Amino acid sequence: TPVRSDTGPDLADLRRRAAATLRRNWRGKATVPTAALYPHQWSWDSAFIAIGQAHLHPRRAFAELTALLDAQWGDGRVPQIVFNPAVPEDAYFPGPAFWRPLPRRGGPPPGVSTTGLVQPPVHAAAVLTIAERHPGEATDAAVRRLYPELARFHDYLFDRRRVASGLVGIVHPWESGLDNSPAWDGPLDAVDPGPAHGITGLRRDLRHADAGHRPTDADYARYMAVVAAYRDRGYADDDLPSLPFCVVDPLFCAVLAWSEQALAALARRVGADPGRHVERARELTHQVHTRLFDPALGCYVALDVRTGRAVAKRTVAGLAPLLLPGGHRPVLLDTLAGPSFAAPGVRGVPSYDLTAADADLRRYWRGPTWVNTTWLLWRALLAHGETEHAERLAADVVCLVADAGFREYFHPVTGEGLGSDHFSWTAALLLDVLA
Ligand code: 9YW
Repeated sequence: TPVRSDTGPDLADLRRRAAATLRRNWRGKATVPTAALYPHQWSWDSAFIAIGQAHLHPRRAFAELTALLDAQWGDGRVPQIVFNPAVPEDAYFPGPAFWRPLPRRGGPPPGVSTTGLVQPPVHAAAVLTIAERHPGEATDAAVRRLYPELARFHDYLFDRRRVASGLVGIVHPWESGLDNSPAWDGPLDAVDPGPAHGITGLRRDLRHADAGHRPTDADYARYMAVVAAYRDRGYADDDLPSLPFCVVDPLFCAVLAWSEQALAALARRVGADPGRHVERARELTHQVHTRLFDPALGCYVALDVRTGRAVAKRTVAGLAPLLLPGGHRPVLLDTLAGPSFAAPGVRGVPSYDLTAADADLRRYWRGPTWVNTTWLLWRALLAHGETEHAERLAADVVCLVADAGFREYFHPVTGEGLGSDHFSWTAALLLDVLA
């Protein structure tokens, strides 16, 4: 049974514990998401971590992002995972060996080992967030260093990942950050998982987390098949729809357009021309609003680029366009406040429609509340002056953590803590909502 606080949580104590979590997961140059389950550096985790770290050690916040961008590929992509060479190959599956060979031309810097995928590009928005709240010379210097690298990352996404009518595509569920989202069931069904690889024996995650709270073996078999196809063509981005998995994700695109606006602001700060950023942000925002909205579901949806069909699933990713100007804001606000995401007693924003027959409130991205997606919607609500609603989400995050600890995700109704403990972005973003 979940424990609920009767008296308000001790905020000073929560802050101290959040700081201790980030200290515990710091590895000298960057922070691991959580020690046992994810012993390397993850891309979008680092952006969220930097936002929280900035309240403690602004220098460490920029070091975190610098460490990530130091692994940027020659073609501009910023990798999903930067492998720590000091961690044994078999500590995480799929480890560095599975991703090789990485391309020499256009690939990672010599001696750097990464995956060949990306994650949602929240980084420029993170840098602008930090710069606005912690101004000063050290910040200016960091922004000058990071801006060109972030701009190259976005150039890669806009130039190489452009698919159907100006939208930006992803080629693996891991690139969405919401690995086993119900939105990927349909597109993954079409993927031939190939011969059984003895996946259960290889998976390290099952040693550290309850199998009922994680993706299934069937998911993993297909994840591996999708990676293998991309790897075997040298991670080349020509003819993306010929890959076994190619979708447009509303969260990825919304975050990219939001971060592209941030990049325009960063360009102005460093005296660069913001023109192409303003233009790209406007164009992608327009495409998202006109191509991805599903009025029947009251939210945005993914597109399967291979079939040209929309994926009719109401997931938290479909609320992310609330980060953008214009669009179908009143409908999204209703959906966010309605029974799919906000029944009485529900805390934070569940990752999937609570009323859906296939919702699974303990399994990873198929129902639980996560702090990072809740934080993104908190930011969106604040930006639109929906202060009361934003404050409710912030209070939910505080409550969840006060009751269950710095967990990876939470049961949205009971508040039970799920996945791993001492989870970095939970700590970092808690510090941010409390700031
Ligand atoms: C995995 C590190 C990552 C997150 C992703 C999340 C999970 C990795 O963990 O993926 O092995 O399943 O889905 O969003 O960045 O925290």
